[in-house]
Amino acid sequence: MEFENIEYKVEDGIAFITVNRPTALNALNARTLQELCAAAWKAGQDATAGAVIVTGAGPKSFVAGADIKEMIDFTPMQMKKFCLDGQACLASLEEMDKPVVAAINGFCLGGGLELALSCDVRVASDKARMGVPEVSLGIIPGFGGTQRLPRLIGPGRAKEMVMSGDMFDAARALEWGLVNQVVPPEQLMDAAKAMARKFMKNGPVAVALGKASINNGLGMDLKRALYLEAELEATAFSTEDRKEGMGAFVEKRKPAFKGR
Ligand code: CO8
Repeated sequence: MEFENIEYKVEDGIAFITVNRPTALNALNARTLQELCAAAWKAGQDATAGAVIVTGAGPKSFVAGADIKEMIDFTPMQMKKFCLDGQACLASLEEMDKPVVAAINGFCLGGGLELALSCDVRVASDKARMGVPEVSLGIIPGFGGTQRLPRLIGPGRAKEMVMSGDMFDAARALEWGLVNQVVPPEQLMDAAKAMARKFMKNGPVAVALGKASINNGLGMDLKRALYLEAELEATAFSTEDRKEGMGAFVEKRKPAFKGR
């Protein structure tokens, strides 16, 4: 697929997916959502990329939400389809077997925050502004916000965000556990890359299995989730990387993981 509103590149083993719609503060219209989906698929398949960074172009905005000017004419059923398409797109980032880091450079609102929530971790500029302002438009978050937010920050805080529509600064987002790290804007990409590299230095299969255990276990009762963890541990134990990692420890050297 030809990208108009998404930039895709791989540098130093990291795939960068950049939403780039400067006329709308990188808001997600249907075309951009489709491209985002295609870029996520591409990054997932890309053998040269060990991690993904999702960000927004320009200094002002990560993603300012879904495109209100496009949505305004949707029928309820078109809205439902847009929701389901958006949810599927973000789920493909969430479920990718590579680490996905959101680098939040500015406005991160509505569908933009929902995009960030589907990433594994979030690094934010201290100028970032985050919120789910949908209720101020007479709608609710539809790309997973009412579900992923309470799982990340708890129902009380999620309700305050969803029901007030308030915009929070980066300090509050950090305090609430909405983001993992806050840095000055000029350090944002370096911090996001450092976060990605922290994951990439480990066995990629183990990192993917750890991610899958958390993602899948969250929807289960503790007993089943613990059993899932044991099963995934057995899978990790069957890999060449496990032999390499444990062998390297015993031999006091750095492991050379191969991802198998
Ligand atoms: N959609 C479309 N255009 C947008 C959006 C958006 N979400 N956000 C900004 N723009 C446009 C503006 O209309 C403006 O365009 P123009 O110059 O043609 O008038 C341009 O971007 C620049 O924006 P502003 O002039 O408003 O810039 P400011 O710095 O004054 O304000 C704000 C920045 C505060 C971010 C402001 O633009 C704003 O409030 N934007 C809307 C934020 C918002 O409400 N986001 C949530 C949208 S709803 C949503 O995301 C639901 C997702 C899931 C549901 C899906 C269901 C199908």
